[in-house]
Amino acid sequence: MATLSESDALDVLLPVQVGRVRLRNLTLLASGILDELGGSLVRAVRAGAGGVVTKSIGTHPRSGHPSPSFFEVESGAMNAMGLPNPGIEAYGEDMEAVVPEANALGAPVVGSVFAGTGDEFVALTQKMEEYGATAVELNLSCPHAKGYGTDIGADPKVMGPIVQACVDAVDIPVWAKLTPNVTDITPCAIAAARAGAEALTLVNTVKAIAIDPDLRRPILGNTIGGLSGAAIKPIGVRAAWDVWNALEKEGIHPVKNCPLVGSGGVESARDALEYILAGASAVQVGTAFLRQGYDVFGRITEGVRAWLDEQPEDDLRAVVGTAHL
Ligand code: RRO
Repeated sequence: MATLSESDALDVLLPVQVGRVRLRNLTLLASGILDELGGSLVRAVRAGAGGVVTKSIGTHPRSGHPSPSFFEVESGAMNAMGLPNPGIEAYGEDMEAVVPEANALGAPVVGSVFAGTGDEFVALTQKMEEYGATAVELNLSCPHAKGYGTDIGADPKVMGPIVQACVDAVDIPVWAKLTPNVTDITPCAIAAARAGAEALTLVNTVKAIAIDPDLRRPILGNTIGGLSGAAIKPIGVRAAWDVWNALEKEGIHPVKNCPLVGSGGVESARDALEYILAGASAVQVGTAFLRQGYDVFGRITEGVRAWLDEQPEDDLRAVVGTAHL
């Protein structure tokens, strides 16, 4: 397919609703892909992203894990970045650089935050609201940072009250990004939805190790990292499938009450459609961006729209979760 110009990409509209958040189209840039620079987030919006999620931001600046902290594998990528970020105070400037322009182009900015305690999560969430984020995504799922992410997010009894406290503290929607590194993701999904999460992002990276046979040592500086990309797409789709069923059983409608946002290995329109048909209302694109560049958002949106043109439904929302029928 020909490369889309920036103005063409902006024309590819397929608006979707994720709770109170309206996206220009079904694609969001996933957290952590374009470091912390506001300018590159704006570029993703100009290139056709329906919305963008910021790097995960914490209370204090962090330099992250020792390198190597990222490398590509045959079927995706491995990372152990270790939550590098400038800290929430300094991040205000980046938000100032991105929010007005992204919003003027019809794209929301979702502020991602991570913390080790509920109080910290609340303070970070409030700051993101102050900075003009349309929604906040709680990172309850980084697979390799002690005291953060999965250490908190794998236990529904711990993460549920954190989500609740953040929901109570702000007016903007609170999303929860969940970990696939559990036997069953559904208790966490139910806990977050009951606590008032307005959307669930499924899933963060899968815990993994790679070893260099010549060095006879793990490759990542942190030894353990997170696997992303094509290799984990079936894991993410299964998570969306299971969570759809679990929420329905609880009487929580997985489109109207607590929509799902698919994440993990979305590289093409067909990948996005797998998530949509399993129950996701929108998708996040991460590793594919690193390979395909800024065109990936327009390419996926155009492909999904072309597919939809061939279906009896004329609205993407009507298609969500229909593989379950
Ligand atoms: O920074 C990271 O190492 C990182 C994060 Br915050 C995350 O949520 N998931 C991931 O694979 N890496």
